[in-house]
Amino acid sequence: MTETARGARLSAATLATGLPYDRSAITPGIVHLGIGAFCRGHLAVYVDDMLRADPSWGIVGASLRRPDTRRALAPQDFLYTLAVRSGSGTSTRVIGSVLDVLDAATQRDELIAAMADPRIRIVSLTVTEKGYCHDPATGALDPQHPDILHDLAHPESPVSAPGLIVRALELRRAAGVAPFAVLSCDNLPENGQTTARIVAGFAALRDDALADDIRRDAAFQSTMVDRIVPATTEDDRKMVLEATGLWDAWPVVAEPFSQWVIEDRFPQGRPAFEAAGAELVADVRPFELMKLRMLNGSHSALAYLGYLAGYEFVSQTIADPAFRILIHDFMTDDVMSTLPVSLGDLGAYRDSLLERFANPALRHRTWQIAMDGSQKLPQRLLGTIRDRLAAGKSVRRAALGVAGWMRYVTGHDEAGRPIDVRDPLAPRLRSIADDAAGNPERLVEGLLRIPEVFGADLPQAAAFSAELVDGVSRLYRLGARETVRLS
Ligand code: CS2
Repeated sequence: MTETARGARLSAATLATGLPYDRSAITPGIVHLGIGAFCRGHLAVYVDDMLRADPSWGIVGASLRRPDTRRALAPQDFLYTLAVRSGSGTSTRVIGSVLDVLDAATQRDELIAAMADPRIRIVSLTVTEKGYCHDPATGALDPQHPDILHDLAHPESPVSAPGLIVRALELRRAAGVAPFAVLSCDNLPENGQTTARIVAGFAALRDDALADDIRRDAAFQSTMVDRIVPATTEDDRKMVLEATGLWDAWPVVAEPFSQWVIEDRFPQGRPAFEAAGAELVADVRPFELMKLRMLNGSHSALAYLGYLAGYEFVSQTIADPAFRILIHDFMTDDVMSTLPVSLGDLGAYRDSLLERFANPALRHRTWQIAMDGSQKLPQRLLGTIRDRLAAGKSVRRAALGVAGWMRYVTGHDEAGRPIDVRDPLAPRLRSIADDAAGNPERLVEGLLRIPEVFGADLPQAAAFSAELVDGVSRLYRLGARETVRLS
């Protein structure tokens, strides 16, 4: 689109309706690592809702991998549009809580200085599963991860999230500034404790005393975050232009639903997140388990099987009655039996998820969710499988989701077209698939022997591998649609 066709661009000068607070009075209180669509559709909205009450919690965002967010948002004073979409329509609003976005690659010193600034009391993260540089099966730091090796060699110019956090905590300690709270907003189990273990593990490789101080003084909260926020597309930009009359280079499109459950341990204070609708609790684990196994587990199963069946979007996949029945039964029979009873009415939660997946206005690509499966499967599907195996129960449906992943990572769809498999382990997955040459037993056996995904126990679980071989064989023989229909 040309500049003239776009019309005026969103910025502080063109923003017609204004924000509910005086933006010039907002000061930074949070540094957010990984300022992608999810954070801008979730955490930044909660913060935006409470800035009027307390202007000391503005957000300085950072992109760890790509400069495009800064490039898109800087010319519009870091303002962006949130478009909330459902079958009944679209509503838009401008979010002003992000004061700046730093590109870590070119502004590393500025980013570290921002994290060390005493006004910053929270460093939050949405760096995706792979951004933690850990072993997904054990949740421990991977000391051989290339970014970790880099940061150990160059501790003053780190590239990884753990490296940045440790460097900033080290500078604060030297300056006598209390540590910030670390708030992981990624879909990892016990994300606060996992982050604490990884950060302290990295610090210990550098300096034992620093690691001890971090373990003693820094707070790492666990959170359960939930909102479906697909990657922004060119069509979304056009839709926002039509709806608002202003060109926005990087709007965010989200579903109406939003949930945030946070462990309430903030030694240096926190924004009144509850005023914006977040739930503050003493123990977030049951909520995390529920969300990871019910929502994300279903999402991953839908992504692999749906992609193989030729569906581009989640809403199309769940509109196929056979897929809806499979996912309904997977949640009801497989997952719900593994969750704490204290969670209450899980049937209602399941039904709300099925409705959210069906949102026809969200174009959430199966390919997007299929990304990084090696990092996602342990907490999404394998925990359910372990619990079911321990209880002597069937793992057939959950194993079909994993079989879908195994078939997907072969890199060819059912028509023989290449699949763009994005995963930190992609080359390894590909070579296992090539060696298996379409033989289900060999494919299952090869992939099960990836300890970072399946640990040491699951390759030994005969009932699980038998279901996998059966699932992969059916996927090859019948295709995904027929396999799901007959399941
Ligand atoms: C999705 C999640 O991309 C994915 O893997 O499963 O991003 C999902 O949309 C969110 O966790 C919903 O809260």
